[in-house]
Amino acid sequence: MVNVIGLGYIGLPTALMMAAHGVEVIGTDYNKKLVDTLNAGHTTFKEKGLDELFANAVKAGVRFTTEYQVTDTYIVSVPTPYDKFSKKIDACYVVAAVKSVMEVCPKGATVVIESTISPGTIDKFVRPVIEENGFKIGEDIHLVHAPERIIPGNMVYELLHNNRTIGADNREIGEKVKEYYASFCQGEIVVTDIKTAEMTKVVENTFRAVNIAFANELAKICRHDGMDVYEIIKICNMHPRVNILQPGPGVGGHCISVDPWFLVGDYPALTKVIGESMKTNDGMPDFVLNRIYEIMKEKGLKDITKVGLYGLTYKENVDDIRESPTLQLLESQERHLATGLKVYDPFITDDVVKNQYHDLDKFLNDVDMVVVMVKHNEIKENADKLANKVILDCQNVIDLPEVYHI
Ligand code: SAJ
Repeated sequence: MVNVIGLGYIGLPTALMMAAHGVEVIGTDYNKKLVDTLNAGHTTFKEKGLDELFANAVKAGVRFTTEYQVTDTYIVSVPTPYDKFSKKIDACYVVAAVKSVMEVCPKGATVVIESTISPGTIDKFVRPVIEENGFKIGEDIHLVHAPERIIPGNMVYELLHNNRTIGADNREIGEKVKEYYASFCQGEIVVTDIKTAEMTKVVENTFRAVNIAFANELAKICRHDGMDVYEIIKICNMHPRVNILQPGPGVGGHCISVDPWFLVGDYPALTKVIGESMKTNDGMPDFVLNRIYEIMKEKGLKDITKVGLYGLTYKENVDDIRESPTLQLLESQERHLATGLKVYDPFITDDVVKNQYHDLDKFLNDVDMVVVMVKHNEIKENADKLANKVILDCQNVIDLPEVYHI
């Protein structure tokens, strides 16, 4: 039996996937409300195919509880935030989960850390805690790191099809854990050592962060000198060895905007390109705010309360607002002692920011200028409704005669 610890964006789909493919799974989360919601038959976030997967897993017998279970395999999937000042990983949730596992686990249990961790985290934080508690690693407890690779918005498909990495101290244990993941994963599963697995995960997200920063820097150069960045990227990408990503209003989510900082925090003297890339991406919401003021001036618009931000989530067609560029932009606005921007997102039904709307038509009715922060399908399908507005399209998705870009 597998006890999945932490039923968030990664732990829940992983638990459901295993259960739906014949593994006996119990999911544990300390958040009682979340566990109650799952036990009442509801998923806790929106994701394509998740409800169907949930129904299959429930049929197959998955259970949810706040208690840690006595079993031979644990998959720890709890958040790993970073310290905003040192930029280093904060492994406190991982360590707390491992401590709780030790209170119940039988001798010889395997603890799989699925949470994203920087290279050396298991050596620095997890091994000492286990040893301090009198457990012998490799005998009483086996350690494994199995980072996930799924993208919000296409999680269910990617869980089934992406290749995976498993890092273990001991090949045999690595192969045993591989069997659990192979119950559902049709991709290739590579077994390696723990530190390599830790590093690959962070490097994958850093690769993307640096490439996005490059696109953002190109956007700034093009803005400065009146060139069309989208046309330029489109043409460059016709070269067989060039693949530039897209500029945007910033980078959000809990991976690409966070993980590369772990490397900068741990190796400050060795991460010049990565550090500058992260600063470039983090500077984009401010860049957009300046663009808003520039365009308002050009169009003779004086009232910031007549400007609306379309989109609050960190990217399109998901309901996740963590580290979102829109939130960063609103914070930046407040730091400049200004407020008043209106906001709307079809995926966010709760009130999470000031001046938030829950209806597209009402939102559009109250603004003269629309800033497209997120390319949800809704706005692409309703682009004609923007026809008489001043438009700043940060995602290059609105095909109307007069549109401003970043
Ligand atoms: N973005 C751009 N320009 C682009 C692509 C993305 O500005 O060309 C922005 C998005 O709008 C968003 C942010 O970057 O704000 C991140 O979005 P994303 O879709 O690139 O990635 P995430 O954070 O949703 O998921 C990433 C994925 N990692 C990689 O593609 C290398 C996913 O596979 C990982 O599992 C996930 O991080 C994670 O959990 O680590």
